[in-house]
Amino acid sequence: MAKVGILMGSDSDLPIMSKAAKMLEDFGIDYEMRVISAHREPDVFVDYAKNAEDKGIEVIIAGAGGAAHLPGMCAAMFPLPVIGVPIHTKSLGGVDSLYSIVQMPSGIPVATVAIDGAANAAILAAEMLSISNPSLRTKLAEYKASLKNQVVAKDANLSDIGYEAYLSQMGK
Ligand code: RP5
Repeated sequence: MAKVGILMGSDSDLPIMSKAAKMLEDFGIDYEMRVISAHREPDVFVDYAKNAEDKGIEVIIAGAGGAAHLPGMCAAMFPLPVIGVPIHTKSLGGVDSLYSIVQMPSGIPVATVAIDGAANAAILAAEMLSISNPSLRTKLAEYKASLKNQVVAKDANLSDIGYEAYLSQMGK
């Protein structure tokens, strides 16, 4: 049964929001993914937000761009955590999305990640679910250790071959 709902306001958000899906898959977390527009189909949106908890959804990750009301309206109706992903926009670079999502009124929080930060949204969702799931907590610890190991390996490589060869390896 899906524990995380990944929502997006348009299929144009999918290239970014699919990064959240991939990360949840890596952690073995069941999710469902929907395109639901709070503006273009408010009836569908309200139906989803009202019934998500009863379906077993514990966290919603909502991505939207521009006048990005989807995450905030989810938080208004869904009683469990909502994580907002501001999507980059051509006109204002995603700052419009970021401000729309992060500046919630007192009492109705949306945990907002960076512009296009869908992977981090999934990690944050996993961390929330891990509060009551020790094996998921172990997977998260292993993931964080792998990040450290990557940096350690890069540092060792830089020391071994020097910056010029390193840049060449990077194709720079
Ligand atoms: C928002 O408007 C969506 O989240 C999307 O980021 C943006 C543009 O939507 P489209 O015009 O591409 O459908 O609601």
